[in-house]
Amino acid sequence: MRRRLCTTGFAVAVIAALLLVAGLPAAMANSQRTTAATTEVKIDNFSFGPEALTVAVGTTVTWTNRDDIPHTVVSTDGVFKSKVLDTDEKFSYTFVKAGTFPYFCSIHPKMTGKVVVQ
Ligand SMILES: [Cu+2]
Repeated sequence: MRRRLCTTGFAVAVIAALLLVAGLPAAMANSQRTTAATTEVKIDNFSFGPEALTVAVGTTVTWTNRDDIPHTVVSTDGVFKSKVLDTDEKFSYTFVKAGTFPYFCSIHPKMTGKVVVQ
């Protein structure tokens, strides 16, 4: 019984150490960039909020439709394209290249936003 506890404790320590090592590069990468805390864009009342979002390369941005009408998230340059999002549905895209990525809602083209990736 005592031995089993010991083994469990060791396993927990190893897992904790692995998690720490795995988390270090990400933490270091974050400290080197001015990463926006916001990676969520809410779609509500026929607008994207925030309308302009600046993120670091590698960031995943998630759009959530909080409106009671369907919307889409479509890149102006064809980089990404969501399906029609009903209320509370989400769309995510990971930005792997730096640049400015304007987008709009294909159902209501006056709805526009952009993601600036640095
Ligand atoms: Cu729309």
